[in-house]
Amino acid sequence: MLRRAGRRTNLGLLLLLVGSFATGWVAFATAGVVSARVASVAHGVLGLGLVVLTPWKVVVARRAPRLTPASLGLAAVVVVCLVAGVVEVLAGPDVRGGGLTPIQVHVGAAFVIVAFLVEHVSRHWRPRLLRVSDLGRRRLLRTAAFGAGAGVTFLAVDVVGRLSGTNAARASTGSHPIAPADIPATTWLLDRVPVLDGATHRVNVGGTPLSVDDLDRRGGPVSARLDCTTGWYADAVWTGVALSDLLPAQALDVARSVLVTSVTGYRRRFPLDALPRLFLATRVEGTLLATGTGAPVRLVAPGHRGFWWVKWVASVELSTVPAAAQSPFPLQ
Ligand code: HEM
Ligand code: HEM
Ligand SMILES: Nc1nc2c(c(=O)[nH]1)N[C@H]1C(S)=C(S)[C@@H](COP(=O)(O)O)O[C@H]1N2
Ligand SMILES: [Mo]
Repeated sequence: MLRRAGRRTNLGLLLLLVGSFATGWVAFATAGVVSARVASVAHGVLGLGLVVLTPWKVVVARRAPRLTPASLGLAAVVVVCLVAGVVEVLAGPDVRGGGLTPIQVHVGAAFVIVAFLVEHVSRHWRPRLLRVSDLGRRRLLRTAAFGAGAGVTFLAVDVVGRLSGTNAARASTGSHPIAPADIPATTWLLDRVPVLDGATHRVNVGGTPLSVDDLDRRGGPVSARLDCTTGWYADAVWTGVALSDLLPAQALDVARSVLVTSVTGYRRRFPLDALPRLFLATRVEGTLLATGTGAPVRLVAPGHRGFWWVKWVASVELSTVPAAAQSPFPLQ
């Protein structure tokens, strides 16, 4: 069977790599119970499909006139990416390598894969990589057998996780649980941690400066899950006020989105129908926020992944720009 190794092996690798890269970002973006599960299963099956194709690819590589350092480098980063992905699933963000979480290594490796792959595919490009005959019944059956192999590999990793007990309480996004008291100070990419004075800080809400005391007094309990893409989540009770209770109703008529901006410049834009479920929070589990986790005021956005929970809020502004007109992920 390995003698068949060749064009379809390479085509399969290409589709799996493109598919894993794309579904990884979907897994990062979603918070819904079903959508997150679908994304992480699809991502895991596509990614582990690479492992199933390895024996055939080894045949392709051994048949080549010579092995090049760039292609061996590609193989090495693919291994790093896969190992980091599986470590994330089995062990979670507490395992560090060189100060980095498994997901940081994983996504970093994925970017390097893209660069190496562009080089590899352009060097080895053959015409007619995909052929109509690939859609014939026997070929599709063989593809289905590969799919089953990838599915079994995915389940094997899942079962190992469950048996070793590390996976029991994972969220549908795949994140591992932590206690509210252990929520780490997390930045998306390169944001700084500002030290603000809660006594003098004002949050500009629709043009009105609000004191932290005022917000704290008006705050009520909000149960929400903070789920960070680095692979942890915490269920906690925050103290916050809904944005819909702070913004003047008549101003909503002309607006199309609400822009929440941090003193650092980090910002996220939300559609107006999210307003009743967005909160300016001053406390977690009854305790005032710590500097690293957004003091004195942060956004609590139940149902949104952690990167939407803008910390150190400076302003909340209504805007006529639609919420879709922003980068899907922060750039800071
Ligand atoms: C996991 C990703 C991949 C790895 C690690 C990998 C690695 C390799 C290696 C080590 C070789 C031996 C030749 C050399 O060193 O350049 C090779 C050959 C080859 N690769 Fe890949 N490859 C990957 C994906 C792909 C993809 C996606 C394509 C095309 C769409 C492709 C097309 C080819 C072709 C056509 C050859 C044969 C070259 C010959 O026999 O002269 N590879 N690959
Ligand atoms: C070509 C690139 C990629 C490959 C081959 C790959 C492969 C994998 C594999 C094999 C796993 C373990 C799956 C499991 O056992 O359930 C994994 C997990 C994961 N990957 Fe990727 N991945 C890639 C790119 C990305 C990117 C770009 C992102 C995000 C932007 C990402 C996010 C994740 C996350 C969040 C997990 C953990 C999922 C969970 O806990 O269920 N991956 N990846
Ligand atoms: N201003 C600002 N807000 C931010 C971030 C950031 O880097 N800058 N990181 C976000 C990310 S990625 C997450 S997961 C949460 C983390 O909150 P924590 O620091 O309380 O864990 O804050 C979000 N809010
Ligand atoms: Mo995050």
